[in-house]
Amino acid sequence: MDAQTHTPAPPVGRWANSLRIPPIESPFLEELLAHASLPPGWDERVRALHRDGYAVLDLDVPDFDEIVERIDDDLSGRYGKDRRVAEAWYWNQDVRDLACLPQVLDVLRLVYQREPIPFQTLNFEVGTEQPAHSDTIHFHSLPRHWMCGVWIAFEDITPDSGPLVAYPGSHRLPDFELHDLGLPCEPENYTEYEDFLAKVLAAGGYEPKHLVMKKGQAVLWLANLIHGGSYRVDRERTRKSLVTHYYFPDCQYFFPMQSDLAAGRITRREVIDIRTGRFVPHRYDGKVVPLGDLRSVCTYPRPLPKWVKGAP
Ligand SMILES: O=C(O)CCC(=O)C(=O)O
Repeated sequence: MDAQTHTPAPPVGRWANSLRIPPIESPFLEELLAHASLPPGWDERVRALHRDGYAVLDLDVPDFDEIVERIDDDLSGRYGKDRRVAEAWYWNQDVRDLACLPQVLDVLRLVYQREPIPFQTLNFEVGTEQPAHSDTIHFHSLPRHWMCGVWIAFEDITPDSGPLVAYPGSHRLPDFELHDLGLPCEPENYTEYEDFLAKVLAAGGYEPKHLVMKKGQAVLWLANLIHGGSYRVDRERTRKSLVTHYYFPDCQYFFPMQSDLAAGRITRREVIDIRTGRFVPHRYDGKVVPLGDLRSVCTYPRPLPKWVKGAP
């Protein structure tokens, strides 16, 4: 670089906090940690989450057995052919409470430094055997990566029940979209995306980590961590669990599988904060961005619960 025109970079500390990259993914994590006063032991846990892209949490919910029993009773007749129930928070207060657990929200606040927005839940009855994927193909944000998942084990997970599988470090791969594969951005091309990701993982030598968790433990994963459900060796065994996906404020939220940003096509997502029951506005640089015509928006299933406010 020409010494005459070189402008020295500002000291990182002056702008690291204003980056639009989640602090947990910041290239300046060490500097952020040096200025943060985290509870004892948390520096190491934050570093591990930054490095691996996921972390197991002990939730210590005192009445967890009773909560799970009540959820079981409610959902037992509702699991469909795919053995899952989407958005049980619409009617089930226990699911809603678990999506909004203060101990989870505290961790998310700490590592994202923004208020978490629980916006989607899925209850699983058995292992999903879902091929490896990144949630950035389903739920993405602008700026990028203001999204994460928290998956809670409702029973002791056994190795033969198809445990969740994570690929440590894979969150640092690029955010692959259908366009990167030379495919039209349409959901029918999703299986090609799955095939592609399997090849990416093999080529990069990423090792699967099977998360054989205890009842009441949770795993938090960052937006682009590649994960899925492993093979169910014992076809009779359940693997009951709940995953909640979280966004953070001051973003635009969209459905990448049906968006092609370079072509000016964005399929926005409706976002409801499960905690408040309010719709969350999309924002760019602090300004509200209208959702536009709802026919081209990825919406929640209707009818919405009566207590949800501000439907567009
Ligand atoms: O529970 C599983 O097996 C997979 C869950 C998952 O991939 C997700 O919620 O994004």
